[in-house]
Amino acid sequence: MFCYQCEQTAQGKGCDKIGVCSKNDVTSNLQDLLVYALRGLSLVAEAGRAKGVADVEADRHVPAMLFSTLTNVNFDPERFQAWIGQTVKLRDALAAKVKAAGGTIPAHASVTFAPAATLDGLVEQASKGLGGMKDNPDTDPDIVSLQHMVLFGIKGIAAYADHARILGVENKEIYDYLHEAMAAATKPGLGMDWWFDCCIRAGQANLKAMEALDKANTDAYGHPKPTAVPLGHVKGKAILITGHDLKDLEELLKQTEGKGIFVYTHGEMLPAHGYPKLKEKYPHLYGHYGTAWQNQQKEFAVFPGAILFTTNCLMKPAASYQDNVYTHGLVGFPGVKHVEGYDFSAVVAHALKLPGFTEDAPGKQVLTGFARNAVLGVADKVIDAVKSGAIKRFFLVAGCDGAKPGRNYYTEFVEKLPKDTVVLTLACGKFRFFDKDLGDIGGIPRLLDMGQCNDAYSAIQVAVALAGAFNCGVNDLPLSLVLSWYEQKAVAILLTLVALGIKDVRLGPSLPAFVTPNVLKVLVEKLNIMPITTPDEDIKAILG
Ligand code: FSO
Ligand code: SF4
Repeated sequence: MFCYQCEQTAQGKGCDKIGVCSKNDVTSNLQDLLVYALRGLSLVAEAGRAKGVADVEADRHVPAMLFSTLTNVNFDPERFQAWIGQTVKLRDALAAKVKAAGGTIPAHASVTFAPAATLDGLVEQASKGLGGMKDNPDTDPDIVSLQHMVLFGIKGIAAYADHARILGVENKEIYDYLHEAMAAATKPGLGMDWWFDCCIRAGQANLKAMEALDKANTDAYGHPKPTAVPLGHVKGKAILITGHDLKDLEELLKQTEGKGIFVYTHGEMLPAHGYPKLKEKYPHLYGHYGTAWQNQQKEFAVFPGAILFTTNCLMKPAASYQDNVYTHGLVGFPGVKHVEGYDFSAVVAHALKLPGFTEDAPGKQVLTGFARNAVLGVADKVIDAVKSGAIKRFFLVAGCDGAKPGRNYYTEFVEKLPKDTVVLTLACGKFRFFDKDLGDIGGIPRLLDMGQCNDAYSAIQVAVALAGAFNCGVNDLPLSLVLSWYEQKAVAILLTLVALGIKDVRLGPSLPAFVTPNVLKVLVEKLNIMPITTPDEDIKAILG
């Protein structure tokens, strides 16, 4: 195996024996082989596009499958075996339609690749050089670096596009880009400029994917409103839901209504409390439990109810609580129960058998729900506060959390900011400081949780609106971006910022292993992207 797609990759270079995330050699090779099969499908889809032949199933399949290979989504070899077979079937059915329309199927081995019948056979095929970049026609390290930036970026785009599709919002332009970018890695000699441009187009496609998901979430559940969320619990049976998929939460809430079960959010599900058609409609959506994904083994072990995983950020469940865990959708782990479709009755029955919480302990509260509509609703107040000097600067301190000790930077950074600054945050990195009481400036809270990682779309909309109000560019606003990355959705968001020409982004806790010095040099020259240093030094540098 070789994998260096996430920030915790071994020695900052690559996992080549077992993943730091616990992904083993078999799963890693099968994921590579799935990506290889998808490249074949995308090559055929591209040929179809040239002849006006489209296949909605193939379009949807590519992002869903790419999502399954994201960090911490699926560790189950048998699921990958099935998906490789499904990919090849879809490819062949589409190829027949393309040929019937007079199209030409490109001559690449991924287009005729026949998967072995057994799991061992597939692993053998993968380890012999199919998939990953093992069969890459380009060997120049800088081109390989850009190709990986594209591949990991499109995995992030794929996640957002798949979430939006689940709620009925799709954008054909995203599917077309994914096919083109997936197929491109089979074509030698495209060159540095082409791949740089492909990175920019990945950023643009990700903006469209986040826009689609924003529309999907707000059409289905209303615009988030500022909402107080208890971090404690109430007496009663309990289910914990983690991940990003709001539709899964809605279905779970429907199926637990009137059953004496309280539903708690975990991790990136926290912002769900801000959506009126979830929180207001289902009062048994009670509070938020625990912190970021990397603490789950400690926190889940003492949760007295059933636990449902909807998307990524799954860690190998410890034996003490594995029986309480259910996975759904693309998530999977060998030996962990998987829910098919939207029938959560097994999860509900399991929660009713477990003790639940035996007493009320509502605890502290945090605020969420400051997405674009809520913030822009008080734009006049915000603009006045900036003009009067009451707010000196905004900081977007956002991104993923992770296990590295260096991530304390983000806690300290927020704590040390002067009182006349406002912190916007989103994604799971906020768990480093989400329960801090930073006070307010003239009624505007100093800590505004805009939502999940995909709600970077909200942050971009707010920045664009403020730039309009101040008649300046986004780079001229009193706004600094201090980001943390962990997995591939963060790569997609970074590419969006690059595509939008956002400058002076600070990135940590370490730079991606797949970025070569030459590629970094270009990013630094064009956009002054820089690594974080220490909170004191960075605050001093920003505030002068
Ligand atoms: Fe965090 Fe995990 Fe949302 Fe990522 S929960 S690390 S960027 O998957 O997706 O923010
Ligand atoms: Fe290693 Fe990250 Fe890949 Fe897991 S996802 S194998 S931790 S680089």
